[in-house]
Parts: sequence; C-alpha cells; structure tokens
Amino acid sequence: MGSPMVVESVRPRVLVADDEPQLLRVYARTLTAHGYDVATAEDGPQGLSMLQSDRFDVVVSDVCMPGFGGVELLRTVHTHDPDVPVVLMTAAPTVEIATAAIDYGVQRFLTKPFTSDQLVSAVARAMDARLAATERRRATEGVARARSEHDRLSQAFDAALDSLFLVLQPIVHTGDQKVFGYEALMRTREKSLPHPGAVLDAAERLGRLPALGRGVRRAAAALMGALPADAKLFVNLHPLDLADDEILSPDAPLSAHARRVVLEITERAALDAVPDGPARLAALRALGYQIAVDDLGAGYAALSSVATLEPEVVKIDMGLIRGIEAAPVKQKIVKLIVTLCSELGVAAVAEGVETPAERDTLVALGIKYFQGYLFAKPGPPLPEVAW
Ligand code: G
Ligand code: MN
Repeated sequence: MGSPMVVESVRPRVLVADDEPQLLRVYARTLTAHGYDVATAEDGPQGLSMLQSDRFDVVVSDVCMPGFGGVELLRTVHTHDPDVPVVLMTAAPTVEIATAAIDYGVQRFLTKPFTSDQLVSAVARAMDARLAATERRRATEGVARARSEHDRLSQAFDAALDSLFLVLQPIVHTGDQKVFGYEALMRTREKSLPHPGAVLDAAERLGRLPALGRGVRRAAAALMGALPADAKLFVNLHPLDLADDEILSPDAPLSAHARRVVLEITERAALDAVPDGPARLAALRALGYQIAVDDLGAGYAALSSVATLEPEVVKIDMGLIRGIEAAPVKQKIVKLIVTLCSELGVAAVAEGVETPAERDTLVALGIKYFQGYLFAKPGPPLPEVAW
C-alpha cells in the first residue's frame, strides 16, 4: 500500500510489541522498509515503559503476551497520549477481547497470520487517523486560544470604555494670545491599553469602533460646559466614525454643541472606505461641525485629503515641526502649507511645538496657531498656557 506520510519531516515512529522474537523481527523489517522508525518490545511491561519514556505515532501490539498483553497496553497508552492509534494483532479474536478493545478505542485488528501488505496497510491507516486526530486537536486548541485572547481583549476594552476620560490641550493664537480652542485627547485607566493607539487598535480588532467613538463624543459633550464660551473643542474622529449614523443624529449628545466643535480627521484608513463619505461630511457640516485635517505631513494624510475634506482647519504633523529651525526642507514644506491654507482661508495649526526655536521659525513662516508642550501639556482642569 501507499508509503507513510511524514510528520514534520521526521519518520513516523511505530512501537511493535510481540512475544515471538522472529515475528517481531519480520514486522520491524517490513515497517522499516516502508519508511517507519520502528522500536520493538517483547512483552507488555517493556512496551509500557517505552511508551512512558518515548513518543510514538502508532502502536502495534500482540494481544496475548506474558506479563500483560495488548489490551492492558491499550488501556494505559491512551492516558499518556489520547491520539495514538493502536493496532491489535491476535490469532483468535474473542468477544471479550473485541469488547475491551472497543471500550479503549482500538484502531483495528490484524488477524494472525497476516501478510506484510496487510500490516503496512493497517499501520498506514492508523497513521492517517493519527494525523487527523492531531489536526483536530490543534484546530480545537487554536480556536480556544483565539477565543480566550478575544475575551481578554474584549474585557480590557470594556474597562477602557468604562474609565474613558478626556484631557485638554490648548491651541493658541499667537497674534492675540487667545486660546483658539482645546484638543480633547482620549485617556483611560485600563493599564493593559496604556495609550490611545492601543485602545483604537483594540476597538478595530474587536469591531467596536462605533462604541469607542460614541464614548469619546459623549465625554466631549460633557466637557463643553467647562470651556470658555468662545473656545472651540477639537475632537478626534476615526474615519469610520463617519459611517456611524449616531454622529449624524440631532439627538446625539455632541450634536447640541456642534457649532463649537471641530472634528479632526486623519486619513489613517482612507475616507473612501466610508460609503457616501462626502454626503455624510456635508451632513456633519449641516449640523454645524467644522472639519480639521489632522497630522498633515505624516505619511498617510497626503495633501489630497485637503481637497477631499475641504477643511476649516489643517493641523501640521509634529514630524514636520520637530527641529524645523535647522531643517530647510521642512521649512519649505510648512511654507507651502501656510500659503495653500491662506489662499483657501483655512487655519493652519502647528502641532507638537516643544521649543522656542521651533516656535520662532514657525512664526517667521507665517503660522498663527500653535499647539504643543511649549505652550501647555494636556491636562485637567483647563491647562494654563505659557506664552
Ligand atoms: O494625532 P494627534 O495629533 O491627535 O495626536 C496628538 C498627540 O500628540 C497627543 O497624544 C498629545 O499628547 C501629543 N502631543 C501634544 N503636544 C505634544 C508635543 O509638544 N510634543 C510631543 N512629543 N507630543 C505632543
Ligand atoms: Mn488630533
């Protein structure tokens, strides 16, 4: 019959137990010639100790042997390895043997005398069963593992949602030194999701972005009363939040404050992924929201998002800001953005400004709106601004 399958590139291991040495030698030679790695035992106890110290893919055992025979071996082998198939050889199959064998899960019987083809065929089929059982076990374990990981992440995400709060970072206008608005930044007390990126990742993997977006917008609405009346609140939006009908509902908590809210959108997942993106954007504007392109210059958010979103505000990514006083190319790019924005009547905000040298260079390039640690770190209550 067919040649044996190979498990993970090693030869399948077969244990053969029989108390007749000549027969044992014939079986071993036959199976070795068919590619098996064969070990032999001359009685039950020897076979058992080999099973305890080694791992086999198939066991072939005589039923009647001194000490104890194949049926006892069968009973113990499955306590070590439930997947190992056992082929029993017997000259005279009795009802007792057959019943015991079925109780303990025998793979098949070989009635002595049998041909070497019959032996090889029985072992090959046992091997197939072995592989199938292993496959099934792995699949079951894989599913269980994935399920428990999913459960753990889901619990962490619930805890993050329950403990979600927003900190505020001012966006300042250099000309009149007024606070133009505050960006609301998501924080949670869930330690296993230590930053907003981790919470967003979890939401994406769990398919729960809408819950997160709603949580953020509800928290943002609750903050409005604490803000100075002329300050805007900048709220980060995942592009897929646009696909959530809640955001367009006039009854949603944030809708009542829409005229004071700027929604920041990063083109992280392309906006094209949202069905009727442009119509939904228009609906947001009809509610009173303004739109900002977030992280402009950070790889993904290409200038084309300015064309797609027609924003009221553009936020220049801190990658372009960092060390700009000594980076002529960054200066040219920022200058280009400033020119573009002034022609379009869009407010350009420099994000992540950390040093006076960065600020002064940006002022010279025509930037009027600033956000960054130099001015204020995010925090509750309303952070004081250093000018
Ligand atoms: O992607 P977005 O622009 O929304 O992210 C703003 C993030 O940048 C927040 O996590 C905020 O804490 C951080 N941030 C704000 N100001 C500064 C800054 O001056 N320097 C640095 N390194 N990070 C900042
Ligand atoms: Mn932002």
